[in-house]
Amino acid sequence: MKIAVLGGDGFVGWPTSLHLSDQGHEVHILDNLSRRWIDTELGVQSLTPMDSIQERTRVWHAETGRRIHFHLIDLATDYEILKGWLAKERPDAVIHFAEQRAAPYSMKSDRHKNYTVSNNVNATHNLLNALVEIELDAHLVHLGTMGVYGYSTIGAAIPEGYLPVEIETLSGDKKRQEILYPTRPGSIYHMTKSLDQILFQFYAQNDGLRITDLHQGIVWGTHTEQTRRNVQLINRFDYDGDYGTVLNRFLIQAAIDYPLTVHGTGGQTRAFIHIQDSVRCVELALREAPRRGERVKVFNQMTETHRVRDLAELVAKLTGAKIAWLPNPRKEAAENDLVVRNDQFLDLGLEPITLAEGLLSEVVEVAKRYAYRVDRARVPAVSAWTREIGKIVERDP
Ligand code: USQ
Repeated sequence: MKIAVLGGDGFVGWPTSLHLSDQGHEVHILDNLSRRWIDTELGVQSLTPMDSIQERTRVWHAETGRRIHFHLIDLATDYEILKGWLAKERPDAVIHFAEQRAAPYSMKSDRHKNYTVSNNVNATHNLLNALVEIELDAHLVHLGTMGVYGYSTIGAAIPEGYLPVEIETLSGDKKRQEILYPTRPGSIYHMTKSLDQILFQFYAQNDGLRITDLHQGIVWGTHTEQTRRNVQLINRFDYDGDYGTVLNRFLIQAAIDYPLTVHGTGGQTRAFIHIQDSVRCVELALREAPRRGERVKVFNQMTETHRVRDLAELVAKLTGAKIAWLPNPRKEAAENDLVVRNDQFLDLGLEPITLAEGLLSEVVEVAKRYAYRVDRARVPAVSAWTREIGKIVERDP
């Protein structure tokens, strides 16, 4: 297949591009390199030294003989260029990772809120609009998030996108219907992914676009089979308080002897997936395109759930790290349970990688190797969800 990977320079986009190229697909990365610009804005860098995207693709070609093509395009602002590229290249599938993906970054200030909304919503809408306009029947696979569901305390299992409901009709009959699972986003970032769902629903129903939405949990790990092949193919690895995600942060903190930063009681339960499974799921979903006229297909892309404090205790036991119990900069339930259905990927043959000690230690080893690149001052999460909370996080870590 000819596949366009939008956002193919990012944490999941890059290893996905390598994985698909390795399987013989013709891969085109479209990216505005915004993550690199945001690193500059925040004054942080990936723990792992990343080469330019051009250099990465050159090394991939030298290593494998396969080409990954790179196109510098901003989906949110370069509508005509995007449309022209799609019209000329007519890919069979489009994978859409090209959104600002950090909840804390999206909550930093009014400017960051505006940026996240206009970037994410315009990127998605421009893409859908262009596909219709040029009559391109490509399968669109979007990286969504588990966070659209919110973290309710009801304790019912979260289905894959749709909730069966029984409604009483005007004549008093009971009718069963499936509706999009009601969203309850916990950040501006998660809110944009909730808005994406409505855009997808409309374009599938109105124009027959074939769309798959992957509701992904928190990704951990760094290497995949392909990024291991050459040090210059290494994946980016965020540790800072905005872009670092919880388990990877704990592993890096353990490696640099920094107390593990648990927010609140650590009773937050979240869904997780290893980066290797993440790229495999995208590949599996690509093969399962919905038919024209079918509703949006939703997969829960996660393999296990864990409570934040259990993860901290696991990492502490493995490495001897200390735990710091910090005031929570976010507005979220202190404790929640979470049960998630992921039958569709299991039925397609996914064999989940779980929190094996070996893989956790591998991340600690990578972090130790590059520990000299860490700025300890950038480890604490300082982006506050409300002004009130902002007052209590002004503290020493
Ligand atoms: N947390 C800590 N300590 C830390 C960092 C986070 O206790 O040092 C807590 C947070 O308060 C939160 C939980 O860990 O309760 C998860 O935080 P996170 O930063 O790992 O994950 P989140 O902000 O939800 O976002 C990440 C990705 C996002 C993706 C999402 C999947 O950045 O792109 O969509 O995970 S999910 O969480 O399932 O919605």
